[in-house]
Amino acid sequence: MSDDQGMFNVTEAHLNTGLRGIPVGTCRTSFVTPGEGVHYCGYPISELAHFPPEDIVYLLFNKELPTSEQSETFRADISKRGAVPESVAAVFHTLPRDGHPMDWLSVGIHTLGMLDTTGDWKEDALNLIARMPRLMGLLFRIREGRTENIPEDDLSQTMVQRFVNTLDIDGIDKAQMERILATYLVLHMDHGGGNLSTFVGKAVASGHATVYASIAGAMNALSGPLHGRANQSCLEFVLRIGTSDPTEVEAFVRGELEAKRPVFGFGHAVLRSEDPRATVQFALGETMCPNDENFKIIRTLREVAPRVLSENPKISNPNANVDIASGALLHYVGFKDPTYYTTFFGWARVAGIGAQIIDERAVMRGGRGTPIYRPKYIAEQQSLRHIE
Ligand code: CMX
Repeated sequence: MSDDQGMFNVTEAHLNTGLRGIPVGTCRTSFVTPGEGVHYCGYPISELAHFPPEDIVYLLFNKELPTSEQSETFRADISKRGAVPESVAAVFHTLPRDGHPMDWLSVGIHTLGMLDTTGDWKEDALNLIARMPRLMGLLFRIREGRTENIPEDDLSQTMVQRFVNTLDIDGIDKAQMERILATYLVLHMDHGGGNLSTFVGKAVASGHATVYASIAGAMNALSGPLHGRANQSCLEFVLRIGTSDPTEVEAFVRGELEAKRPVFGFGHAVLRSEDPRATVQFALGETMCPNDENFKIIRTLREVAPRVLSENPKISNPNANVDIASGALLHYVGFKDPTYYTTFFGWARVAGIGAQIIDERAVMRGGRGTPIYRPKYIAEQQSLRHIE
């Protein structure tokens, strides 16, 4: 296509619609199709779901999966970068315990940035990714008041192990928790260029704010109930249903629709079939916790909700989305408080947003990078007037 060939005809009807569907740039890390959902650097997510998270970070940054040697070298590099300065914990101690965990996460990322920004886009993005497991662990522990005897951060462990080790929760099956978290991270790392948090992160970075400031901004965007916080709402919804009996679940779903409330965990802006990220998590749940009460509820919902939702022709996709199963699995392995779920989403997304920021800052336009964002707004109800 030539540089000046039309791609999209903008009309007045497109104004004030949140840039919906309007092409604004290119993305080198991922794309989403109606049938197979998100693809990372060309690979459908279903084929990547069980890779170690470190390998997928490598993919997003290098656009190729690592060889086993590259994988080992990359893990060693992440380990070297992982140490979190002590004063981050001191800042967490000053935050309100009832503040939302996403606000804590944003403050934590900002604090890391104030302590050790290098100013190199890639260095800072990789440093932040390497420090997220400990940051997340400290966030959970200090916000919950479990501040005594926090284990040292063993940097030789994988990212997920370091988080689980910092949490150090009694009576859980660590291997199961690690498996669910590793899959969760891989499934949530990236989702194209235009989702709100990614767009916000890249927009902030376009003004040459630091990677830390940009990603803290992205986390603030992710914290909204229409964006990342849907995964918290989704498990709260499942807990409210409280039964896996198909007749009762169907009555519940119909009641929600009559009350004009969303049926959480179903529907999608782009996908037109079940989100493969939901399919992967359902399969994991069938092997790990088929008799768990919440899992039984979502299994019933997966059958009942699409049938009921498809009675409304307006609903373009009545099928399960990524959020339906993640909460039930996180709950099963020991994360009982859904308020924290969006922080897992944020942790994962740091990789995709970080990689996209580097592409926009250092690769796009032949290495010149994308200029500072400046979409056009048209004046409305502002006729010229003067002070009398
Ligand atoms: N429950 C109730 N109503 C729904 C619905 C659902 N699960 N899915 C779609 N609809 C409604 C929409 O609200 C919209 O109604 P209006 O015309 O009155 O505005 C209509 O059906 C058409 O919607 P659509 O074109 O099919 O889908 P949208 O792009 O507008 O919305 C989404 C997509 C995800 C916001 C919507 O399906 C929804 O609210 N789902 C429930 C919440 C949820 O699970 N969110 C997590 C999304 C996960 C992800 O994005 O990956």
